[in-house]
Amino acid sequence: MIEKRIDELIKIINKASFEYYTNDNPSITDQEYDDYMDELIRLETNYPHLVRNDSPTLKIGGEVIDDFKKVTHQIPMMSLGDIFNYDQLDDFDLKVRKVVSNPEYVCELKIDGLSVSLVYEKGKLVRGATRGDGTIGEDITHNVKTIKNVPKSLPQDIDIEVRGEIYMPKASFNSLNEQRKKKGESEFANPRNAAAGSVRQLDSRIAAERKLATFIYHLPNYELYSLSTHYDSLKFMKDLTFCVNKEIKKCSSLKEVKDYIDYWTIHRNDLEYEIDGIVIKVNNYSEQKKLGYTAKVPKWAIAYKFPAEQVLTQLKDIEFCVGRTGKITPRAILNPVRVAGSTVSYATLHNEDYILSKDIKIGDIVSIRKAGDIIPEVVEVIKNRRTGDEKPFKMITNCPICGTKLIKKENEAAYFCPNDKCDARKIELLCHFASRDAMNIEGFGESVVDDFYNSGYLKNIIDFYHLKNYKDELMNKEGFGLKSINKLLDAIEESKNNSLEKLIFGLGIRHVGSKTATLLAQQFNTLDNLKKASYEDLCAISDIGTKIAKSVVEYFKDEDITEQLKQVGMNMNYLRPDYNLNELFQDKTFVLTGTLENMGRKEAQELIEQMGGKNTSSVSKNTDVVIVGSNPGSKLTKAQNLGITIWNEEEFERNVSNGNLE
Ligand code: 0OW
Repeated sequence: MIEKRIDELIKIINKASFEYYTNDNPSITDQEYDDYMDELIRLETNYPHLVRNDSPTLKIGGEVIDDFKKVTHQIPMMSLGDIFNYDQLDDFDLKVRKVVSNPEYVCELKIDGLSVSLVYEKGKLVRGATRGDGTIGEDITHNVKTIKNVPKSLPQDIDIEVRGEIYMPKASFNSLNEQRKKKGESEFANPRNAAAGSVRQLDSRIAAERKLATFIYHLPNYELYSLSTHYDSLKFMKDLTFCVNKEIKKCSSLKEVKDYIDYWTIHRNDLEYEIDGIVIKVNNYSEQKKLGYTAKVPKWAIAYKFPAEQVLTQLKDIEFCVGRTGKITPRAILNPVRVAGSTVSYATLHNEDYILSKDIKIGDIVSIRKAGDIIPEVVEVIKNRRTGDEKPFKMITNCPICGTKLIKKENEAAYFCPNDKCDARKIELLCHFASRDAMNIEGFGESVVDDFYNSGYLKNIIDFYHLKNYKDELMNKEGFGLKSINKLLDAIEESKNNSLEKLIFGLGIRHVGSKTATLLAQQFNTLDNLKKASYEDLCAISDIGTKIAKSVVEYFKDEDITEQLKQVGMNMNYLRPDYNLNELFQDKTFVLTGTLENMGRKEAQELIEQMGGKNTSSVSKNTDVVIVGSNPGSKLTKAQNLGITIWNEEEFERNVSNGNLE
């Protein structure tokens, strides 16, 4: 009978967990464990009244999901601008002081983990999500529940979202890598990768064992709790039993900030967790609002990154990579060496000029620098270590993949493979199309794309959407099975729902990066409109220069892939996330003219600033919006002549209230 079977399963699973985690020699295979767990979850789902409160499905999170749901952050999860020295810190402070007279800063250790959003309803944890691309992240609630210092419920029944960093303490990282080494598994390069790998586990029993932790450092919706400074929010969240880092400090001068940075530059190795810098934030919220945001980062915060560590190793050889645009990048093959928390075997040599200017020879002892997760770089040759056996560098003249003679564009340092049929270029383009900031098709890294390309299933972008017709063949490919192929095909289907900017970026139009792609999507709203846009239409958009305009027009002249993509059901529209409403104001310039009925000029100007806009007194081609009250002056005429957006008072108030929806 059911109850007896549930007891039996719990006994089997508990015994297996004990053996798996404590004695590290499981008596059953992972697959058997999964099958028992699946059966128990099925029984508990069908007979919820029979769920025991000590069931393994609850204790260790127990939830085994088969894929990650996407979640949209109502308020985007911003990244941080980086600075690397005190001159840049002075610049940051100057820019802040242009808007705010005497800012108080809050200094925080920059935890080297991955960002997480935690949502609570009536004081209960209901969702944990990764940052993703800032707007769309992944639901990792099942794993977040297993993190010991994430409260499952709060001392107050409130609705709240908090944000912070999930990290793996150094001790947990070292013991995890030891375990993996013993089992012959690959080791994680650093605690950040280990933390990211852990929260992306589909089976939370694995995440539970990774001893992850969090520090909470941001309250997105502070207005709801009538808090006026960031430091008050940190205290508020601490009182809600969130784990707030105890080293956070208020600094009333830049000197105090520098002293804080100096101290932790020296003492960071004493910490039980890795940090890669210091975060400096303006403390007062109304001052933060005045400073506003750029498209990706706040202007009221900055990340000071510790200087990159440099190490020496030998340059064994130089190989050449062919990018999706055909660009040839020389890459140094190194004697593997640990630097900045990971093992480095390759480093970029940028281009031929760089190699010649540094007089780099094969066999040289070189110094390597790795700043954050930027690609490692060869900094210089240690000339006094030369033995005379070093071989001079010689630039290749033909593409290493297709053999075509390389070309060099005038006043460009790089060489290019001009053959747009070159396998390497086509593989790179397919990898780019599937990459996270483009179409974000999970599972299509370089090796899978390479494999599918060379076996003929994936020759160009449209082939992604025909792969499902070869499901049976793919399932039987070496290294694949039903589950993994289904995952890939589901990810491809899911990518059809992306907003237009991801498709534009994924197409790999020369000079069109993700920011430009977003701008084009916002301006044209549909791909058809973009295709129809003339060179002049494109140049008329601020931040779109002639180079990009020419490249876009040329791209659509001879490509037909978008028609085929439309036929397979690809979304071709810009899906304006609702936080964009706030973009009606952010970084926009406003002029007021005439008398407003419902508020004074000063109040209106303050409102504009609170929404992230700027006020100016005269109308020019840089004016974005003219707000018109009764008895407007010549400014209205000038705005009409310049084709500038005009709002009357009612439109202004409506846009302000919409902007507050965030
Ligand atoms: N890693 C950190 C950290 C921090 C956010 C909130 C608004 C903009 C940035 O310790 N202490 N404070 C913030 O503040 N962000 C941090 O990490 C950021 C998040 C995304 C990229 C960085 O990891």
